[in-house]
Amino acid sequence: TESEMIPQTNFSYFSVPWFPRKLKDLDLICSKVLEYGQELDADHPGFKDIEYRKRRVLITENALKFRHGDKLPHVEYTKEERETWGVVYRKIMALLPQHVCRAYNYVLPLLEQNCGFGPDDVPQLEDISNFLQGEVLQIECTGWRLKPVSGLLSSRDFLNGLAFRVFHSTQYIRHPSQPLYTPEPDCIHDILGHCPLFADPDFADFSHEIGLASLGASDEDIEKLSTVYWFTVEFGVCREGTTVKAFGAGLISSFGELEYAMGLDKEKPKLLPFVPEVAATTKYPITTYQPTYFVAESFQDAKEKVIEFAARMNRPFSVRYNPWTQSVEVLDNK
Ligand code: HBI
Ligand code: FE
Repeated sequence: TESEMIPQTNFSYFSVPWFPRKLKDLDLICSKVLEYGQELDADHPGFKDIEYRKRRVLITENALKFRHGDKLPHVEYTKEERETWGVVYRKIMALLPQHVCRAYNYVLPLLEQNCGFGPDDVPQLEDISNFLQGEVLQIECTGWRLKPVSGLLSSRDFLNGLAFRVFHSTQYIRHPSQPLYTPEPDCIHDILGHCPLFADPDFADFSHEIGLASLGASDEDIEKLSTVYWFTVEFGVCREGTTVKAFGAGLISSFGELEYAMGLDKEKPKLLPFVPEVAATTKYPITTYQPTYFVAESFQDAKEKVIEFAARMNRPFSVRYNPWTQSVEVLDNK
């Protein structure tokens, strides 16, 4: 990894991986896509579909050209794409009241009223981002924003974005032959799975803390933070009274696993209390249902636990986010 030296007050030097210091610096990572952006693997449902691949190139080229401050690219979705979206949208809506957390259920109608959520068309990233920025209801939301991305980023780059309250979202959609399946993040997963909770202040702050912890972290700590991210933002469940509900995007956008996670299948998962140190070192499968889920007491509680976890990380400095300048300050005393 690229490194830079950070001078320490005691005149010793630590080699620290490069990290963004301000919003604009995120423009330096958006072109470093690992896979899938335009090339599809042979087992991708759209691999042999020339039209689908051309469409992906068009959409991902817009994402590659995007720079901080630009208007987010508008995509006019085709009838076929809108149908794929609709199939998933209706399925998710049916499961929300029973299985998904209160915060998500509270936000969704606001997104329907204010930024084009609904079964008929894919919402535009620009509208969602403006809503999160608080520009739609004239009330402050959470200040999160979306940035279009052309494919998978490295864990480090992806998590670093969260430190600036930026979520990198895809804009292309899965192949119409399998509306309920995608081997990679697509706009259905990103928009329906992830975006709604960024409007919740506590979830917003929780995600922000994972991002701040990732800035300049060692490769080992990035691995741990990605695993914490996996067991919360992707597959997290939370306690609500005497019940447990889903908040992870991977659960919300995967119906089979959602019902299994809620204990409705014969095979039951193991539920453990969310402790970052434990979650961070738990091995997980990526192609089958999770054997274990971690239960957060609340987003606020999870946030405090992540802050404590970050303070114990092996990093020779700490960081502070300055909301007025939207930049991070590096503090050399931990
Ligand atoms: N890149 N575009 C994108 N979307 C993700 O959800 C994503 C990513 N890179 C890494 C990643 N997720 C996770 O594996 C975590 O490691 C952060
Ligand atoms: Fe995701």
